[in-house]
Amino acid sequence: MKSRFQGIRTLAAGAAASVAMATFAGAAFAEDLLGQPTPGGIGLQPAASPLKHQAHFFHDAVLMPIITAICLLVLGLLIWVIVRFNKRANPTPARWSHNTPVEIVWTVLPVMILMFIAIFSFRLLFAYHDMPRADVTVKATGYQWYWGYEYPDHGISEYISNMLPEEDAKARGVPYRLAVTEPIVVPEGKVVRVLTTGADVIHAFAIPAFGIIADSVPGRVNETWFKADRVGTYYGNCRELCGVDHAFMPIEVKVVTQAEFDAWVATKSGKAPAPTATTLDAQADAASAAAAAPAAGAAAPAGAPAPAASTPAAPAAAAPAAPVAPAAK
Ligand SMILES: [Cu+2]
Repeated sequence: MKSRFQGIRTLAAGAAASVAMATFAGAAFAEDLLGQPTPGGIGLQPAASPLKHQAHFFHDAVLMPIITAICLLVLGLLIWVIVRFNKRANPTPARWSHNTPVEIVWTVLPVMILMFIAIFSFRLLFAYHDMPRADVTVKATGYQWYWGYEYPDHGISEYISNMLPEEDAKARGVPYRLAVTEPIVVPEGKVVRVLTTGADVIHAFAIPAFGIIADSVPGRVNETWFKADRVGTYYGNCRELCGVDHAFMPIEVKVVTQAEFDAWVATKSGKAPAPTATTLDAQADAASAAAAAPAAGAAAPAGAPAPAASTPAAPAAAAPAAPVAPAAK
């Protein structure tokens, strides 16, 4: 009997060790990409905004240890019961039932665990609602099936952002189904307030690296915020099933320096003649090329014009629904 127990124990230990090895090896090999999903990645996307940093802490330091401990405890109990109290090992079972101390423990302990989790959970929830003073406001309107972006405080009226067609994405070396024709552009280290609504059905504005998601509901405006730590490109998606092309309305946020943002705003609001938003990369390339070869003369900043939208994007239904009249009874 003893040798069989030994065998099961060895088997269980071996299985646990291989799972742990596989997990750590996976974590070590997959270097997570910033602002986009990583093929084969197993964790959350790297954080690039205060809310996401807090969410990481909540997940990694609070939830994961508790979940792991509970799983191991339950697994241990199961194995113990299977091995110690099966029919052969324990032919004459005990006849008693109910054990008041044990019942009190298994009621009170989970309540205390949940209350402990709630402390951190509510702190994070309040952080989401406690938006600092906004430096930039972006209004994101969800359409079937593209986004419209507007900067009401910067005089930028709504422009349409479609998913970049596959060949264009390949040509530019950007991820297909994440990259768009006209991204959102925001300055680094500034509080960005996102106001979102839907023009036709319910969409949802979500960017994992910033830890934000807000439903875009026709007839009402939801608010969320982020403050990007670093310059870079961050991708998100519509997160509410909104029709056949739901999977094809990605969100792209370009985080740039304040000077680049000011230049972009000047261009976009029509206060300065310059290239379009999608040529920010081209501008950067031109700038670095000019820096690398100053003798070659001034680099032309005018990049390729923005590609035509893949679908005729007519924001006809842009007007938000009229406020609902209170129902009189
Ligand atoms: Cu949608």
